Amino acid sequence: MNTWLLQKEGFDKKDAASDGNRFLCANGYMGLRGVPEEAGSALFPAITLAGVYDQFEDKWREPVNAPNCLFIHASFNGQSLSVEDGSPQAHSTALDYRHGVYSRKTDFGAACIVSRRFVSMASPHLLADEYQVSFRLDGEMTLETGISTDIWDINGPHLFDYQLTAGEILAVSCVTGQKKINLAAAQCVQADFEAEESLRQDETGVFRVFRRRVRKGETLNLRVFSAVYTSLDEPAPADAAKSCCREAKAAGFSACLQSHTDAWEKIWTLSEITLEGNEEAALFLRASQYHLNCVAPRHAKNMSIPARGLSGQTYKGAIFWDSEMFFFPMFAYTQPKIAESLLRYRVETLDGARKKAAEYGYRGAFYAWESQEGGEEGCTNFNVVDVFTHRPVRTYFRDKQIHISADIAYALRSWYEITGDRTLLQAGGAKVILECARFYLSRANGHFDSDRVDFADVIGPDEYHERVTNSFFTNEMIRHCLDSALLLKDIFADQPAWFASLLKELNYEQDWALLPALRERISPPRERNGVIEQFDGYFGLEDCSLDTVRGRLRDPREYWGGDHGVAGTTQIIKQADVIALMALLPERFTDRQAAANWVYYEPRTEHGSSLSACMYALTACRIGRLDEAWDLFMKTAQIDVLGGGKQWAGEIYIGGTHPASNGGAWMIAALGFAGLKMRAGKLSVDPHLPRQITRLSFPVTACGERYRIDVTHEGASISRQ
Ligand code: IFM
Repeated sequence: MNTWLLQKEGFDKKDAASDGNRFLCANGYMGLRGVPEEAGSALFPAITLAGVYDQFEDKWREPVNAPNCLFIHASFNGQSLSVEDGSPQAHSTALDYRHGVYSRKTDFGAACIVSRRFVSMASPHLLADEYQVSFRLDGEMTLETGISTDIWDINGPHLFDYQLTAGEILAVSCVTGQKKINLAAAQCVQADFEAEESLRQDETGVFRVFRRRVRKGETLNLRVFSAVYTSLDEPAPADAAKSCCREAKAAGFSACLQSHTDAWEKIWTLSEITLEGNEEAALFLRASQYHLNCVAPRHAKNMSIPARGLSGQTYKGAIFWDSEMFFFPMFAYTQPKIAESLLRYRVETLDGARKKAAEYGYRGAFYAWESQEGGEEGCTNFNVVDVFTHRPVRTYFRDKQIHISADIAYALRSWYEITGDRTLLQAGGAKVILECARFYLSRANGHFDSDRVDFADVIGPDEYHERVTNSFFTNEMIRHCLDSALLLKDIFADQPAWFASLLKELNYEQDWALLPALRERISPPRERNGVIEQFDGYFGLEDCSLDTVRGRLRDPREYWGGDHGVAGTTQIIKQADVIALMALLPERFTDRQAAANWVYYEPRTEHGSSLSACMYALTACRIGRLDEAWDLFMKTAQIDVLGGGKQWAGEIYIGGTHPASNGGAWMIAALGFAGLKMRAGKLSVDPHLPRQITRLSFPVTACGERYRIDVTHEGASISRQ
């Protein structure tokens, strides 16, 4: 088995959405969905751009898809050589995870297409395709390549005022509707054959058309170089896109591919986990690492990663807590610059979070639940559409999921623990932690004089139970946030003047004095037989099985939460909640507590979010439930190989890749199976290797030093590289 290769035989239109995700190529700047070159919008082609958002009319704001500048379509003797309408005799697709190369082979009988392509990891704006078509009969061939404006959008259109330029380099310039961001795509080709050549431009785009009589046995090769720029990158995006194409053509396809694969090799040197003992698991883990690595914003210093990566516009291309909880750990331990970029995004969107807090009448920083550029909140008040009435349902994620600010503070503190670096804290990170703590002080107002503070009307990670009081997860994360704020004084004990001036700048003296008081007063967790109640009143809800609740659904796409959802009145939860907290702050609980809670909550968890299994797996490792940990690992790691995961929340499409599971797979392997930990400047391992794995070996960077971790059933070692 080649554990670096995803392969699929055959073509089925109903798999197009899912295959577009599984075969994604991306480089952090853009994502190219894994559909064949000739795909029209019905097959969901997209080049999704990171950090470029637009709103059309009153629809949801979402990221912008660029014009399809890698469009190629051939026909032979009047037959369209297209998977969609050309009735291929055979079709196969592959994705090489090691080097991020997508390839396809489609046999139409009289002609056969073989191609490979990549989104350059070495040059963020470049995409390239090598397209070969061979013929088994004599006949007339037409080959069209160009920039198609037939774009798949969920809530579009987003691009207007198209200007098409035809010439040696084809170009499309356009502008987004809302913020008037200029966007340009360009394309040029290198053909190794002579043909009658013409240009075509109309409302579907601009194309170069090759016509030629071909002979039986002949093969034609075309190499296509494309580029995308926006005015956020360069003042003249069309010129930049054209010169990028020109330079790539001059260098040649092989040289561009070589730089791209070299860049991937470097990424694997820093991050690859070698898993021995089970080839399927090795493939799943590689797929997970590929998908998370390919959406990392290597081209930027202050960007984060959307919850569905760059696989399309799902979840509005927004940044969720997924970034801090699930993407951050792999990057912090393998490629700290990327982890830093995720956090800098939060530092630089602090004003957005302050604005949101003020909107709700609070002080401090209330980060957006679905954050877009500038920290703008993408989450609407009606975030689900009811499948029965087709009406938007009032949801409270935006207003009540207040743990988001504490999650960000948690990651900033982890950054300091893993890297030992204080400069990020000095460059705004400390300010973020303090402003998050201030938000909770102000959210607790009114209850502050009593000796117990209840955080009421919140939503924890389990989104099926809305507007609850004393969510254990939320309360403990708030406590940790207040603690982290207080810890800053110790971290900067050698720079008291700097720290005092920071408090002064934030006008924080009074709030500072209140932090310990709030920390002490937050309502303590309530327990029954060692099991912590997820929120006040949870134990009083109907205690029935997952199957019972599932059996009450009248439509498979029905939303389980909200006012009328099937889960709301029961103890069935969407995703890890109490257990998520235990996985994030393991030292705070005994093994016995962890075991009692795992055993109680796991059967009551739907795992309806791709964020769930990972947290249960981490705790399962700790309490020695290694067979369950293994199953949860496989569930987490396979998601973007097999194309699983929920596709619908009510009437909203939520498909795409799952970077949280991708990061979760790394977390289970490194933090769970190997038991990797960095505390007080000391790196340690505490292996819990399932019997299915014989060896795990991986690189780690901590406090600026590179290490290799090796774990087998015979023992473990940490060696400095
Ligand atoms: O952040 C998650 C949330 O916890 C569950 N719904 C999906 C979001 C994006 O992954």
